[in-house]
Amino acid sequence: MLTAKIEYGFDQLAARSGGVLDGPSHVAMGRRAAAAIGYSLGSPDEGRMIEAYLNVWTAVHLPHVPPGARGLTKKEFVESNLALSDDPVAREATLGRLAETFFELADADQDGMVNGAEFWAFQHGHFPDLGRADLAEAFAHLDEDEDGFLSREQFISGIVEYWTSRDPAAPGNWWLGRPVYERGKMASWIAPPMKGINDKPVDYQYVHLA
Ligand SMILES: [Ca+2]
Ligand SMILES: [Ca+2]
Repeated sequence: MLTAKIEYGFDQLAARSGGVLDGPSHVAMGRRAAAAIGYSLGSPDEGRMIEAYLNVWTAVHLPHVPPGARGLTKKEFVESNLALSDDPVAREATLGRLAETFFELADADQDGMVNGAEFWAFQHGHFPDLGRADLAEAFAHLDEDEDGFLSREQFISGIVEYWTSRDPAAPGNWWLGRPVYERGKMASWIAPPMKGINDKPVDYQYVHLA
């Protein structure tokens, strides 16, 4: 389950960079996120955004890139995330700190909360292939107290849980929308009814084929 989440997340992250996470893909993420927030091309705000993403690349990922390689492959990315999952101290020091940085970036109006539009803009920067419906579903699950905002804690634990939690009930499993391991299952709103029509049991044969 955790590996499935990480692999799916990586596929979305690296969808526009040939399956490798590298420096240029981080510049592109910063640019997309800035555009989605509404920062204009070449503005100082856009520049700060891109710089923040480049910092993520140099501080978080670059140390794990094998010598001579241009970036991280899916296999390397999965391995480093799984290692974090089993090491709470390292998880706090790296992913926890990264999530703090991301919160600052996502909270564009700096009111200390991330609203739906801010969430969409931030996520779109990372995962351009995810649709608005996916991200709206993600937001609804992450906002457990349903006040319409992600608090700093909700936002940060969402990131950390998505990439490292093995708990099937963790809200953060929904960071990218319906968890990939749940897709293909029947959606809850079309789950089989407890009772059939006219209180007949569900397996009651309404139609007999000759
Ligand atoms: Ca905000
Ligand atoms: Ca909330």
